Parts: sequence; C-alpha cells; structure tokens
Amino acid sequence: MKLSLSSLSHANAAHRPTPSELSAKVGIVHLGYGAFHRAHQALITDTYMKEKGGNWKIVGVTWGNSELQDNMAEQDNLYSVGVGYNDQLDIHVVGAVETILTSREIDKIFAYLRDPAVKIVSLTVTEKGYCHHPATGDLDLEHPFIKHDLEDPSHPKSAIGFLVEGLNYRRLHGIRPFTPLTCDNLPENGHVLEKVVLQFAKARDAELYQWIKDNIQFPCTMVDRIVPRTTAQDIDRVSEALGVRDDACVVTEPFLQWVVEDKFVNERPLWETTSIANIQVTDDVLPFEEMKLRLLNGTHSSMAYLGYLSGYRTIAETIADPQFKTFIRSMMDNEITPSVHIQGVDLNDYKNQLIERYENRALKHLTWQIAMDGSQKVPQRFLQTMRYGLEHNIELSGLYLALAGWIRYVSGIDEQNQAIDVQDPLKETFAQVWEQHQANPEQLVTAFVAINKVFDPFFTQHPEFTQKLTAALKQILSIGAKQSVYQWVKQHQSLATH
Ligand code: CS2
Repeated sequence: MKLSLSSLSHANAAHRPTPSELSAKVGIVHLGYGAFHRAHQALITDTYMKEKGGNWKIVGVTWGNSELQDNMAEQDNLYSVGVGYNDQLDIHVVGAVETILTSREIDKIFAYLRDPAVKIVSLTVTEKGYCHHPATGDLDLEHPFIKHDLEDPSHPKSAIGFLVEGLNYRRLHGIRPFTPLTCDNLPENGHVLEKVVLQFAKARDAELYQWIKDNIQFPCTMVDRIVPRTTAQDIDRVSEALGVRDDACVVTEPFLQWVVEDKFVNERPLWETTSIANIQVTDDVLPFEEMKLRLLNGTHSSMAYLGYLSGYRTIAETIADPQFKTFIRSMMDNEITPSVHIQGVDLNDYKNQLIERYENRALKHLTWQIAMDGSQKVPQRFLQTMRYGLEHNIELSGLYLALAGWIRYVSGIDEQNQAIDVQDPLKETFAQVWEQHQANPEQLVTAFVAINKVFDPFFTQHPEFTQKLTAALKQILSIGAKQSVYQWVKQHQSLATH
C-alpha cells in the first residue's frame, strides 16, 4: 500500500497532518524542489504549521524531475523524512506541500507567483542555478537560459527569469512583493542572488531594475543538513518503518541548522519559534556561512575527490580510514580554522560534531555526488580559505592536496584507468586542458589556474600557489591519492613529535 491520507489513517495515524495544516493555504513557492529542501525548510515549515498554524503551504517547482512530481501526486503530496543515525531511524511525515510543478508548467507557476498570498519565493537551485561566474559573482549573460529568458521573459527557463518576471508583475499591478529567499550553499548567498537578479533586470528594463533595487531585500541564509540522494534501499527502509510505501522519501541525519538574516519584505513564518533547535534569525549571517562552507563543505569536497580516487564510495567509508580522519581533522584545525571568525560558537565542538556526522553509517553519501559541479564549489570551499592562508602565511599543504585531487578527478580517468562520470558545466574545458597538457603537470596546473570562471586573478599573481599545487598534483600522479594522504599524515605526525 502506498502512502496517502487514507492509508496513513490505518497504518500510522500519528503521522497524519493536523486538520489546520490540511486546510492551510499556499504561502511559499520553492524553486528547486529536491532532497535537501524536503529534509530542511519544508520539514521546518511543516513543524511550524503543526505547532503554530498559519497559511504556509509550499508549492515546489522541480527542473525536470517529473517522476518525483508523479510520486508526490499519488501520495496526496505527503512524503517522509527518515532521520537516520547508524542503525536507528525515526520517521516524520511532512504534510506541508500543496503540489509539485515542473518548470515547464509556466502558467501554473505564474498563477502562484502573482498571488498576493504567496509571501516568500525560496530557492535551492544549486550553485550553477544562479547562472553566474563563480569567481566574480557576475551574471553570465552568455548562459543559454539567461539569453533565452532575456529574449522571452514570459516563458522563463531559469530560476532568475521566474523571479524577475514574478516581481515585475507585482510591480505593475501594485501587489506587495514576495521575499526571494536563497537557501543554497554560497557565501553571502543573498548578495549573490541580488546581484544576478539586478543584472538580469537591468538588461531587461531600467525601471524594473530601479524598482527591485528600491523595494526588494534578499536575506542571506546559512543552511546545513546532510541529505544524500535517496536510494532504493532508503525507500525500503523508510517504507518498512512507516508501514506504507513512500517513493518520495528522503533520509537525512539528526543534525539541522538554519541561520537566516532578518530582512523580509513580506510576512514569514517564525520558524525560530518551533520546537526544532538550531534555527536562528540574526543580522549577520556571514560568519556562519564562512564557518560552514569552509569547515564542512571544504572537507566534504576534499573527501569527495581524494576519497573517490582512493576507491572510497561514500563519506562514511572515507572517514572510517583512520589516516583520512587524521588528515581531515588536521586540515580543519591548522589550515581552515584560522580563516573562520565567529563569536559564540565553540569551534572545537563544531569540528568534533562534523567528524561524527561524517561517520554516520545511516547515510550513504556518495563521494561522486559531492564531487559534482566542482567548478561551482571550489572557489568558496577551497580557494577563499587558501587566499586567506596565502595572505596570512598559513601552511596549506592539505588544501593543495585536495585541490590537486579535484584537478586529477576532472581528468575523467581514475587511478585504475576506468572512466569517471564527471558532472560539471565546465567538463569540456577540463577535458581539453587535460588532453593538451597531460604530459606536463606544470603546464596543466598553469592552464587550470588560468580558468577565470573558477580562479580569481589573485592566484595567478602568486607563483607560490602554482608551484605548491603542481607539487601536490605530481605526487598524486606518481603515488596515487591514497598514498599521498598517508604520506601527508606521516610527515605531519613526525613534525608534531619534533
Ligand atoms: C555537499 C553538501 O553535495 C555537496 O556538495 O557538500 O550538499 C552538504 O551535504 C550540505 O551542504 C550539508 O549542509
């Protein structure tokens, strides 16, 4: 039997949405309805409606995942969040979703974006969904979706196109605007969104640009919860625990954090008043973003590239290798922490907790999944920390190894000569650079560092950066990623004992 309102009444009535939640109206449109959103903002909003009421039902927009749309529709738009820790699994059924639309259902999406009842349009469209140059933050006016949306604004393909057209309608009809709320893993994500929205609006119409500039705020957020892509095994485990089959479930970890900048141009749910811990509304999100992007995402990506090349399929497998664990923890302490400036957080506890989160055997978080879209992630996960380190004379050998691991990974061939399924908007560029320079690591690194969509010119001006990166790549090419990590640990342990 499938999950639905009626099957739930028989199987597990405790999980039924409350009557007030069932009758609540839509208040949020979420662009980029994926696993992360389901286990984070949607779950939090669900808890809010169950505990406090309010009309905050969510319309989720997915770019192409019509299977998820079908599964949700068959389940009365219910799904469960399985919270897993090693062998333990707790289930929460979420009833906060009104419906799922695909990005091609343009009229239906606009009906919501125009509706005054919709007060927030939130986004998790991944780094590449901002259609910007990651190194500069500028909108990529050559991006095919952006070009299309500027020519035909009423049939957008990009999230930016939907947002601007929705705001434009409200401007022209005197309807109170919604707050665009980004929940993607980018530093100063609100500013990134604001910049691309304004540049897009400017390319469309000067008045629209000015109106957005004067009337819209783009709160920054720091979001954190590890939510791997759902597997067939996850579906079986959750369905068994729930008593009915749920093809739209997600499995996540117990940890959750959300820090939101308090500048909304319309109403919002007071998420921070729910019984869920670790939700904070503040004036300054940047220190939290830096802490999380550098310590968590930076080490996640390090494990993704070096772990994958070492033959480890998941993060839990990678961190179970004691040498990797030492490598990651030392890198956090010696190379990353100096660049993190935050008051009121015990960073030692935070880092201990990160290692425990990585060790959680309930999550099968593929190194391959995290390795995806490196061109969009490397600037904020590695390069900003390295820039700080270069400016402050901090030793960065672990980060050089991780960055070299990324360069090695995007060659598309692993250490056993098997193909790697590289997923990245710059995949072709990487393949060409490798093709041209593979016999020569110096040239290879120089050509990578010259890719200005990823590397800020700062790095080309620092010969030390290129030299050390080349040395790390040479080592990976000669002894492999795993032995390079082992060697690193050996050297650092002997340094520590001298
Ligand atoms: C991961 C993140 O896939 C990735 O790149 O590093 O999705 C990570 O799991 C989240 O940011 C955790 O909050």
